[in-house]
Amino acid sequence: VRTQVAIAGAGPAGLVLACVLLRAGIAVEIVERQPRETVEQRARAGMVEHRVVEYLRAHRLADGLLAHGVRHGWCDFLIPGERLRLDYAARAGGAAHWVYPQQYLVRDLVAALETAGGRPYFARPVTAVHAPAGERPALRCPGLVVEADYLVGCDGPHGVTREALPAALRDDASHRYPYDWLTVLAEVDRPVDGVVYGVHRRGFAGIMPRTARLARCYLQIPAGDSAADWPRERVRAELGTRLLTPHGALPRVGRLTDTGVLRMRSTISQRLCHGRVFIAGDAAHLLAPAGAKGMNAAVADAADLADALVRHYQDRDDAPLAGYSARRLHHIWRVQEFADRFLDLLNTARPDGDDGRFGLHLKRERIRRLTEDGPFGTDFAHQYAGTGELP
Ligand code: RFL
Repeated sequence: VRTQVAIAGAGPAGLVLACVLLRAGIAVEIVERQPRETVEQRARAGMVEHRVVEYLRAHRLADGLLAHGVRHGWCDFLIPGERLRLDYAARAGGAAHWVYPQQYLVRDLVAALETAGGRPYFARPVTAVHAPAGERPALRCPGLVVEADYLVGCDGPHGVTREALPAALRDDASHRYPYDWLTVLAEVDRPVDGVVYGVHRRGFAGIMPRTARLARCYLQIPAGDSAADWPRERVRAELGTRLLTPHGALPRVGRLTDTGVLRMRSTISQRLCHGRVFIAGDAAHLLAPAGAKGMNAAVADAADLADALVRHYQDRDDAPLAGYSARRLHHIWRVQEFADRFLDLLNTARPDGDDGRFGLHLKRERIRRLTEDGPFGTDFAHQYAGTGELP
Protein backbone atom coordinates (compact mmCIF):
# COMPACT_ATOMS: atom_id res chain seq x y z
CA VAL A 1 0.00 0.00 0.00
CA ARG A 2 1.28 3.49 -0.82
CA THR A 3 0.12 6.55 1.08
CA GLN A 4 1.20 10.01 2.22
CA VAL A 5 1.39 9.43 5.99
CA ALA A 6 1.70 6.00 7.65
CA ILE A 7 0.94 5.79 11.37
CA ALA A 8 1.85 2.94 13.72
CA GLY A 9 -0.47 2.64 16.73
CA ALA A 10 -4.15 3.48 17.23
CA GLY A 11 -4.03 5.08 20.67
CA PRO A 12 -5.10 8.68 21.29
CA ALA A 13 -2.02 10.13 19.50
CA GLY A 14 -2.27 8.01 16.33
CA LEU A 15 -6.04 8.35 16.03
CA VAL A 16 -6.17 12.14 16.51
CA LEU A 17 -3.38 12.57 13.96
CA ALA A 18 -5.13 10.27 11.47
CA CYS A 19 -8.52 11.99 11.85
CA VAL A 20 -7.17 15.52 11.43
CA LEU A 21 -4.99 14.64 8.42
CA LEU A 22 -7.70 12.68 6.65
CA ARG A 23 -10.19 15.50 7.04
CA ALA A 24 -7.60 17.88 5.57
CA GLY A 25 -7.49 15.68 2.47
CA ILE A 26 -4.18 13.95 3.24
CA ALA A 27 -3.99 10.19 2.58
CA VAL A 28 -3.33 8.18 5.76
CA GLU A 29 -2.94 4.53 6.70
CA ILE A 30 -2.96 3.51 10.38
CA VAL A 31 -1.79 0.11 11.59
CA GLU A 32 -2.54 -1.23 15.10
CA ARG A 33 -1.17 -4.34 16.80
CA GLN A 34 -4.27 -5.09 18.88
CA PRO A 35 -7.76 -6.08 17.75
CA ARG A 36 -10.30 -3.27 17.69
CA GLU A 37 -12.16 -4.56 20.81
CA THR A 38 -8.96 -4.40 22.86
CA VAL A 39 -8.14 -0.76 22.11
CA GLU A 40 -11.77 0.23 22.60
CA GLN A 41 -11.94 -1.41 26.04
CA ARG A 42 -8.49 -0.65 27.50
CA ALA A 43 -9.11 1.43 30.66
CA ARG A 44 -6.33 3.95 31.31
CA ALA A 45 -6.55 7.72 31.56
CA GLY A 46 -9.66 9.67 32.39
CA MET A 47 -8.76 13.33 32.96
CA VAL A 48 -8.77 15.37 29.78
CA GLU A 49 -7.19 18.83 29.99
CA HIS A 50 -8.99 22.02 29.05
CA ARG A 51 -6.77 22.76 26.00
CA VAL A 52 -7.14 19.19 24.70
CA VAL A 53 -10.94 19.35 25.01
CA GLU A 54 -10.96 22.68 23.16
CA TYR A 55 -8.77 21.23 20.40
CA LEU A 56 -10.99 18.15 20.03
CA ARG A 57 -14.08 20.36 20.03
CA ALA A 58 -12.65 22.62 17.30
CA HIS A 59 -11.92 19.53 15.19
CA ARG A 60 -15.37 17.99 15.79
CA LEU A 61 -13.88 15.09 17.72
CA ALA A 62 -15.45 15.84 21.10
CA ASP A 63 -19.15 15.02 20.64
CA GLY A 64 -19.08 11.93 22.90
CA LEU A 65 -16.87 13.60 25.47
CA LEU A 66 -19.09 16.67 25.72
CA ALA A 67 -22.27 14.57 25.83
CA HIS A 68 -21.15 11.99 28.39
CA GLY A 69 -18.04 13.38 30.12
CA VAL A 70 -18.20 15.16 33.47
CA ARG A 71 -16.60 18.55 33.97
CA HIS A 72 -14.29 18.65 36.94
CA GLY A 73 -12.73 21.78 38.40
CA TRP A 74 -11.64 21.21 42.00
CA CYS A 75 -9.52 18.85 44.07
CA ASP A 76 -9.02 18.39 47.78
CA PHE A 77 -5.83 17.97 49.75
CA LEU A 78 -6.04 15.99 52.98
CA ILE A 79 -3.33 16.70 55.52
CA PRO A 80 -3.82 15.17 58.98
CA GLY A 81 -6.42 17.33 60.71
CA GLU A 82 -7.22 19.46 57.63
CA ARG A 83 -9.05 19.20 54.32
CA LEU A 84 -8.21 22.01 51.92
CA ARG A 85 -9.92 22.60 48.59
CA LEU A 86 -8.29 23.97 45.45
CA ASP A 87 -11.00 25.31 43.17
CA TYR A 88 -8.64 25.30 40.23
CA ALA A 89 -11.22 26.09 37.55
CA ALA A 90 -12.07 29.33 39.35
CA ARG A 91 -8.38 30.14 39.63
CA ALA A 92 -7.65 29.35 35.96
CA GLY A 93 -10.32 31.52 34.36
CA GLY A 94 -12.88 28.72 34.13
CA ALA A 95 -10.56 26.08 32.61
CA ALA A 96 -11.36 22.61 33.94
CA HIS A 97 -10.82 18.93 33.19
CA TRP A 98 -13.38 16.70 31.60
CA VAL A 99 -13.49 13.22 33.08
CA TYR A 100 -14.04 10.83 30.16
CA PRO A 101 -12.46 7.37 30.06
CA GLN A 102 -9.68 7.01 27.49
CA GLN A 103 -11.25 3.91 25.96
CA TYR A 104 -14.43 5.87 25.13
CA LEU A 105 -12.39 8.61 23.50
CA VAL A 106 -10.53 5.96 21.48
CA ARG A 107 -13.84 4.38 20.43
CA ASP A 108 -15.17 7.82 19.32
CA LEU A 109 -11.98 8.53 17.37
CA VAL A 110 -12.11 5.18 15.54
CA ALA A 111 -15.72 5.96 14.57
CA ALA A 112 -14.76 9.49 13.39
CA LEU A 113 -11.90 8.05 11.33
CA GLU A 114 -14.22 5.61 9.60
CA THR A 115 -16.77 8.35 8.93
CA ALA A 116 -13.98 10.36 7.26
CA GLY A 117 -13.25 7.37 5.01
CA GLY A 118 -10.32 5.87 6.95
CA ARG A 119 -9.89 2.10 7.18
CA PRO A 120 -7.61 1.32 10.13
CA TYR A 121 -5.79 -2.03 10.08
CA PHE A 122 -6.37 -3.74 13.44
CA ALA A 123 -4.55 -6.84 14.75
CA ARG A 124 -1.54 -6.03 12.52
CA PRO A 125 1.65 -5.58 14.55
CA VAL A 126 4.32 -3.54 12.83
CA THR A 127 7.39 -5.78 12.88
CA ALA A 128 9.91 -3.57 11.10
CA VAL A 129 10.44 -0.01 9.97
CA HIS A 130 12.56 0.76 6.89
CA ALA A 131 13.83 4.30 6.65
CA PRO A 132 16.89 4.44 4.39
CA ALA A 133 18.26 7.96 3.92
CA GLY A 134 16.82 9.69 0.86
CA GLU A 135 14.18 7.01 0.15
CA ARG A 136 10.52 6.69 1.01
CA PRO A 137 10.14 4.93 4.37
CA ALA A 138 7.94 1.88 4.95
CA LEU A 139 6.20 -0.02 7.75
CA ARG A 140 6.15 -3.78 7.55
CA CYS A 141 3.59 -6.07 9.22
CA PRO A 142 2.38 -9.62 8.48
CA GLY A 143 0.82 -9.58 5.03
CA LEU A 144 1.19 -5.83 4.56
CA VAL A 145 3.81 -3.22 3.64
CA VAL A 146 2.85 0.45 3.89
CA GLU A 147 5.12 2.83 1.98
CA ALA A 148 4.69 6.54 2.72
CA ASP A 149 6.16 10.04 2.43
CA TYR A 150 6.31 10.16 6.25
CA LEU A 151 6.10 7.58 9.03
CA VAL A 152 4.79 8.47 12.47
CA GLY A 153 5.34 6.16 15.42
CA CYS A 154 2.46 6.50 17.87
CA ASP A 155 3.06 2.94 19.04
CA GLY A 156 3.77 3.57 22.71
CA PRO A 157 6.92 3.07 24.78
CA HIS A 158 7.45 -0.53 23.60
CA GLY A 159 6.63 0.08 19.93
CA VAL A 160 9.05 -0.55 17.10
CA THR A 161 9.16 2.92 15.50
CA ARG A 162 11.25 4.55 18.20
CA GLU A 163 13.85 1.89 17.46
CA ALA A 164 14.10 3.34 13.93
CA LEU A 165 15.57 6.46 15.52
CA PRO A 166 19.11 5.43 16.45
CA ALA A 167 19.46 5.35 20.27
CA ALA A 168 22.31 7.86 20.19
CA LEU A 169 20.15 10.31 18.25
CA ARG A 170 17.12 9.70 20.45
CA ASP A 171 19.24 10.35 23.50
CA ASP A 172 16.61 9.32 26.08
CA ALA A 173 16.71 11.21 29.39
CA SER A 174 15.36 8.98 32.18
CA HIS A 175 14.58 9.33 35.86
CA ARG A 176 13.58 6.73 38.45
CA TYR A 177 11.71 8.09 41.48
CA PRO A 178 12.58 6.55 44.86
CA TYR A 179 9.06 5.17 45.37
CA ASP A 180 6.27 3.44 43.46
CA TRP A 181 2.47 3.67 43.58
CA LEU A 182 0.13 0.80 44.27
CA THR A 183 -3.20 1.22 42.52
CA VAL A 184 -6.43 -0.58 43.34
CA LEU A 185 -10.09 -0.34 42.36
CA ALA A 186 -12.29 0.04 45.42
CA GLU A 187 -16.02 -0.52 45.81
CA VAL A 188 -17.48 2.50 47.60
CA ASP A 189 -20.82 3.02 49.35
CA ARG A 190 -21.40 6.32 47.49
CA PRO A 191 -19.60 8.15 44.68
CA VAL A 192 -16.34 9.96 45.36
CA ASP A 193 -17.28 13.47 44.29
CA GLY A 194 -13.79 14.72 43.43
CA VAL A 195 -10.10 13.90 43.37
CA VAL A 196 -8.65 13.72 46.89
CA TYR A 197 -4.88 13.83 47.44
CA GLY A 198 -3.89 12.60 50.91
CA VAL A 199 -0.52 13.80 52.17
CA HIS A 200 0.73 11.89 55.19
CA ARG A 201 4.08 11.23 56.78
CA ARG A 202 3.65 7.51 56.01
CA GLY A 203 3.34 8.47 52.33
CA PHE A 204 0.84 9.61 49.72
CA ALA A 205 -2.66 8.12 49.34
CA GLY A 206 -5.20 9.24 46.76
CA ILE A 207 -8.78 8.49 45.82
CA MET A 208 -10.26 9.38 42.42
CA PRO A 209 -13.85 9.14 41.16
CA ARG A 210 -14.67 6.48 38.57
CA THR A 211 -18.33 5.40 38.71
CA ALA A 212 -21.16 5.60 41.27
CA ARG A 213 -19.86 2.47 43.03
CA LEU A 214 -16.17 2.42 42.15
CA ALA A 215 -13.17 4.57 42.96
CA ARG A 216 -9.51 4.25 41.94
CA CYS A 217 -7.15 4.44 44.94
CA TYR A 218 -3.40 5.03 45.00
CA LEU A 219 -0.84 4.37 47.76
CA GLN A 220 2.80 5.37 47.79
CA ILE A 221 4.90 2.24 48.43
CA PRO A 222 8.66 1.65 48.58
CA ALA A 223 10.31 1.41 45.14
CA GLY A 224 10.46 -2.19 43.99
CA ASP A 225 7.63 -3.52 46.21
CA SER A 226 5.30 -5.89 44.38
CA ALA A 227 1.53 -6.29 44.68
CA ALA A 228 2.20 -9.47 46.70
CA ASP A 229 3.82 -7.32 49.42
CA TRP A 230 0.49 -5.53 49.79
CA PRO A 231 -2.31 -7.94 50.74
CA ARG A 232 -5.76 -6.34 50.71
CA GLU A 233 -5.97 -5.95 54.50
CA ARG A 234 -2.70 -4.04 54.52
CA VAL A 235 -3.91 -1.78 51.70
CA ARG A 236 -7.22 -1.16 53.47
CA ALA A 237 -5.52 -0.31 56.79
CA GLU A 238 -3.05 2.03 55.11
CA LEU A 239 -5.79 3.83 53.14
CA GLY A 240 -7.71 4.26 56.41
CA THR A 241 -4.69 5.77 58.16
CA ARG A 242 -3.53 8.06 55.39
CA LEU A 243 -6.99 9.24 54.26
CA LEU A 244 -8.39 9.99 57.68
CA THR A 245 -10.49 13.10 57.29
CA PRO A 246 -11.73 15.46 59.99
CA HIS A 247 -14.78 16.73 58.11
CA GLY A 248 -16.75 15.68 55.05
CA ALA A 249 -15.78 12.03 55.56
CA LEU A 250 -14.89 10.04 52.44
CA PRO A 251 -17.05 7.16 51.18
CA ARG A 252 -16.46 3.79 52.90
CA VAL A 253 -14.07 1.56 51.01
CA GLY A 254 -15.40 -1.97 50.44
CA ARG A 255 -14.05 -4.79 48.28
CA LEU A 256 -10.71 -4.13 46.59
CA THR A 257 -9.92 -5.50 43.12
CA ASP A 258 -7.59 -4.96 40.19
CA THR A 259 -4.43 -4.33 42.21
CA GLY A 260 -1.41 -3.15 40.25
CA VAL A 261 1.89 -1.38 40.78
CA LEU A 262 2.89 1.74 38.83
CA ARG A 263 6.64 1.99 38.58
CA MET A 264 7.38 5.67 38.98
CA ARG A 265 9.75 6.59 36.20
CA SER A 266 9.95 9.03 33.32
CA THR A 267 11.77 8.80 30.00
CA ILE A 268 11.87 11.61 27.46
CA SER A 269 13.58 11.26 24.09
CA GLN A 270 15.60 14.32 23.18
CA ARG A 271 14.90 14.06 19.47
CA LEU A 272 11.49 13.20 18.07
CA CYS A 273 12.34 12.90 14.39
CA HIS A 274 14.96 11.50 12.07
CA GLY A 275 14.64 12.05 8.35
CA ARG A 276 11.06 11.17 7.46
CA VAL A 277 10.29 9.30 10.69
CA PHE A 278 8.56 11.06 13.61
CA ILE A 279 7.55 9.81 17.05
CA ALA A 280 4.68 11.12 19.17
CA GLY A 281 2.90 10.36 22.45
CA ASP A 282 4.17 7.64 24.78
CA ALA A 283 6.56 6.49 22.03
CA ALA A 284 8.41 9.77 22.55
CA HIS A 285 7.98 10.34 26.27
CA LEU A 286 6.73 8.32 29.19
CA LEU A 287 5.70 10.75 31.91
CA ALA A 288 5.36 9.75 35.57
CA PRO A 289 1.64 9.45 36.32
CA ALA A 290 1.18 12.61 38.39
CA GLY A 291 -1.15 15.37 37.34
CA ALA A 292 -2.71 13.14 34.64
CA LYS A 293 -0.57 14.40 31.77
CA GLY A 294 0.34 11.36 29.61
CA MET A 295 -2.68 11.16 27.34
CA ASN A 296 -2.93 14.93 27.15
CA ALA A 297 0.69 15.31 26.03
CA ALA A 298 0.10 12.54 23.46
CA VAL A 299 -2.82 14.43 21.90
CA ALA A 300 -0.83 17.69 22.01
CA ASP A 301 2.00 16.03 20.03
CA ALA A 302 -0.52 14.77 17.47
CA ALA A 303 -2.07 18.24 17.16
CA ASP A 304 1.31 19.85 16.52
CA LEU A 305 2.42 17.24 14.01
CA ALA A 306 -0.93 17.31 12.20
CA ASP A 307 -0.64 21.07 11.79
CA ALA A 308 2.96 20.77 10.52
CA LEU A 309 2.03 18.06 8.00
CA VAL A 310 -0.98 20.02 6.74
CA ARG A 311 1.27 23.05 6.17
CA HIS A 312 3.75 20.85 4.33
CA TYR A 313 1.12 19.44 1.96
CA GLN A 314 -1.12 22.50 1.59
CA ASP A 315 1.36 25.40 1.69
CA ARG A 316 4.64 23.64 0.77
CA ASP A 317 6.01 25.08 4.00
CA ASP A 318 8.49 22.68 5.66
CA ALA A 319 9.53 24.93 8.54
CA PRO A 320 6.84 23.64 10.94
CA LEU A 321 7.91 20.01 10.36
CA ALA A 322 11.55 20.93 10.92
CA GLY A 323 10.62 22.60 14.22
CA TYR A 324 8.40 19.77 15.54
CA SER A 325 10.96 18.20 17.84
CA ALA A 326 12.12 21.45 19.44
CA ARG A 327 8.59 22.80 19.93
CA ARG A 328 7.31 19.59 21.47
CA LEU A 329 10.30 19.11 23.76
CA HIS A 330 9.79 22.57 25.16
CA HIS A 331 6.15 21.76 25.98
CA ILE A 332 6.92 18.26 27.27
CA TRP A 333 9.64 19.40 29.65
CA ARG A 334 7.35 22.07 30.97
CA VAL A 335 4.70 19.43 31.67
CA GLN A 336 7.29 17.10 33.21
CA GLU A 337 8.62 19.88 35.43
CA PHE A 338 5.07 20.42 36.71
CA ALA A 339 4.54 16.68 37.26
CA ASP A 340 7.85 16.47 39.11
CA ARG A 341 6.91 19.28 41.51
CA PHE A 342 3.50 17.71 42.03
CA LEU A 343 5.09 14.34 42.86
CA ASP A 344 7.40 16.05 45.30
CA LEU A 345 4.41 17.66 47.02
CA LEU A 346 2.45 14.41 47.30
CA ASN A 347 5.10 11.83 48.14
CA THR A 348 7.20 11.48 51.23
CA ALA A 349 10.89 10.76 50.79
CA ARG A 350 12.14 9.84 54.26
CA PRO A 351 15.75 9.03 54.90
CA ASP A 352 16.38 6.52 57.71
CA GLY A 353 15.80 7.94 61.16
CA ASP A 354 13.55 10.76 59.92
CA ASP A 355 10.07 10.54 61.44
CA GLY A 356 8.58 12.54 58.55
CA ARG A 357 7.19 15.38 60.64
CA PHE A 358 9.55 18.03 59.24
CA GLY A 359 8.61 17.22 55.64
CA LEU A 360 4.93 17.16 56.50
CA HIS A 361 5.09 20.67 57.98
CA LEU A 362 6.69 21.94 54.76
CA LYS A 363 4.02 20.22 52.64
CA ARG A 364 1.23 21.63 54.79
CA GLU A 365 2.54 25.15 54.19
CA ARG A 366 2.89 24.57 50.45
CA ILE A 367 -0.65 23.24 50.22
CA ARG A 368 -2.02 26.19 52.19
CA ARG A 369 -0.28 28.55 49.78
CA LEU A 370 -1.73 26.64 46.82
CA THR A 371 -5.27 26.93 48.12
CA GLU A 372 -5.00 30.59 49.21
CA ASP A 373 -5.40 33.49 46.78
CA GLY A 374 -2.15 34.42 45.10
CA PRO A 375 0.14 33.67 42.17
CA PHE A 376 1.42 30.32 43.54
CA GLY A 377 -2.01 28.67 43.43
CA THR A 378 -2.99 30.45 40.21
CA ASP A 379 0.09 29.16 38.38
CA PHE A 380 -0.55 25.62 39.65
CA ALA A 381 -4.21 25.83 38.57
CA HIS A 382 -3.26 26.86 35.02
CA GLN A 383 -0.75 24.04 34.65
CA TYR A 384 -3.01 21.43 36.25
CA ALA A 385 -6.08 22.29 34.14
CA GLY A 386 -3.94 22.73 31.00
CA THR A 387 -4.74 26.25 29.80
CA GLY A 388 -3.47 27.75 26.57
CA GLU A 389 -4.09 26.48 23.08
CA LEU A 390 -2.90 23.62 20.91
CA PRO A 391 -2.14 24.47 17.25
P1 RFL B 1 -1.03 4.29 23.57
O1 RFL B 1 -2.38 4.68 24.05
O2 RFL B 1 -0.23 3.35 24.39
O3 RFL B 1 -1.21 3.71 22.12
C1 RFL B 1 -0.15 3.06 21.45
C2 RFL B 1 -0.77 2.06 20.52
O4 RFL B 1 0.25 1.44 19.75
C3 RFL B 1 -0.03 0.05 19.66
N1 RFL B 1 1.21 -0.65 19.31
C4 RFL B 1 1.49 -1.09 18.07
N2 RFL B 1 0.79 -1.02 16.94
C5 RFL B 1 1.33 -1.57 15.83
N3 RFL B 1 2.52 -2.20 15.83
C6 RFL B 1 3.27 -2.30 16.97
N4 RFL B 1 4.44 -2.92 16.96
C7 RFL B 1 2.74 -1.72 18.16
N5 RFL B 1 3.20 -1.62 19.43
C8 RFL B 1 2.25 -0.97 20.11
C9 RFL B 1 -0.61 -0.29 21.00
O5 RFL B 1 -1.37 -1.49 20.97
C10 RFL B 1 -1.46 0.93 21.29
O6 RFL B 1 -2.78 0.79 20.82
O7 RFL B 1 -0.10 5.59 23.30
P2 RFL B 1 -0.50 7.11 22.94
O8 RFL B 1 -1.45 7.19 21.82
O9 RFL B 1 0.79 7.80 22.88
O10 RFL B 1 -1.32 7.61 24.23
C11 RFL B 1 -0.69 7.70 25.48
C12 RFL B 1 -1.69 7.39 26.60
O11 RFL B 1 -2.33 6.16 26.34
C13 RFL B 1 -1.00 7.36 27.98
O12 RFL B 1 -0.08 8.43 28.08
C14 RFL B 1 -2.02 7.49 29.11
O13 RFL B 1 -2.87 6.38 29.17
C15 RFL B 1 -1.26 7.63 30.43
N6 RFL B 1 -2.21 7.65 31.56
C16 RFL B 1 -2.90 8.81 31.86
N7 RFL B 1 -2.74 9.94 31.09
C17 RFL B 1 -3.47 11.05 31.34
O14 RFL B 1 -3.33 12.06 30.61
N8 RFL B 1 -4.38 11.10 32.37
C18 RFL B 1 -4.60 10.02 33.19
O15 RFL B 1 -5.44 10.11 34.08
C19 RFL B 1 -3.83 8.83 32.94
N9 RFL B 1 -4.03 7.68 33.69
C20 RFL B 1 -2.46 6.47 32.28
C21 RFL B 1 -3.40 6.51 33.35
C22 RFL B 1 -1.82 5.26 31.96
C23 RFL B 1 -2.08 4.10 32.67
N10 RFL B 1 -1.36 2.91 32.30
C24 RFL B 1 -0.87 2.74 30.94
C25 RFL B 1 -0.67 2.19 33.26
C26 RFL B 1 -3.68 5.36 34.06
C27 RFL B 1 -3.04 4.14 33.73
C28 RFL B 1 -3.41 2.92 34.53
